[in-house]
Amino acid sequence: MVRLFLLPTLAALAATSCQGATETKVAATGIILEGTTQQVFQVKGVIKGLKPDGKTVEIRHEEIPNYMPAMTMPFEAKEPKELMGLKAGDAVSFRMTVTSSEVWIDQVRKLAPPPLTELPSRGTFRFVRDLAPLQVGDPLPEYRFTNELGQAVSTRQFSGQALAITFIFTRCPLPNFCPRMSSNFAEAQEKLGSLPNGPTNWHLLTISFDPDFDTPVILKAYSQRFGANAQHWSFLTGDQIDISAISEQFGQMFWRDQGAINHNLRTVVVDALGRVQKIFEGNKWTSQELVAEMVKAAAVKSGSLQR
Ligand SMILES: [Cu+2]
Repeated sequence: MVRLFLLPTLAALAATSCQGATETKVAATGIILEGTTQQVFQVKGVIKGLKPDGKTVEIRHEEIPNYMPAMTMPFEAKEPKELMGLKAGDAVSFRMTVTSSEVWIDQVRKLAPPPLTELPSRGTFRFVRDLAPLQVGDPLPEYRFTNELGQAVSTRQFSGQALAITFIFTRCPLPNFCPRMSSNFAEAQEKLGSLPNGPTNWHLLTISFDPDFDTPVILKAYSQRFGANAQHWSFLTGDQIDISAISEQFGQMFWRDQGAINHNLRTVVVDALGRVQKIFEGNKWTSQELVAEMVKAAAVKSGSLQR
């Protein structure tokens, strides 16, 4: 009986895939709805956790061909009731809808449990330097990277400037994750550049945590996509151990799980004296909030206190 229902469903999915593949190179399993920029994907995964907001669920999902590698990431359900009765460890299928600025899931259905051999996934341990987390007020240590022009960059060279640092990887396809960090920085660049009597001593740093792929050439192309002005906004790659270290000091986590990159989000403001002033978590902060922090950070003067 069950099989009778399942087979047509699989046939329908297969038909969807073919249709998607002929219509767009972007998403073999996605459908571009006519007249919109929405893409819709059918995805399967395993729930890793549910957030207290009742809407956010962390799912380790399978690869979405030509769109996103397998990874663990938070999804927002369109309606909280979609997540009712679900718990960590449940295998689910769901529909993911991606627009130019948002992503959400619905039609979340519990599947039969996956075979035990598939679980648990590898742990999230990584070996990095033993470093203390950085708190507000702490001096930013010196780190050396390479920018999108292939030039050596040290965090020390931004002494006297307000510095904003965020972490991305250029292949991240989800509009509200890395691309949002970059579009927020683009907005902040625009706003800081056009403030009446605004500061000129400020710089934005976007650090890739996928240095194997994100070479200077890739970062340069990415910077152009976001209209970055190299005078005020640099894109950095470097040795994995340095990238891991600075990330970890701010609670920015990323790790590879079966080839996929998983990550959270951190954006940091360092004042003109090189001290951590603000750590934004997640993606809810606005470019306006960042600009306000940067103006404050740029105004900090060495004369105003004892070093
Ligand atoms: Cu991302």
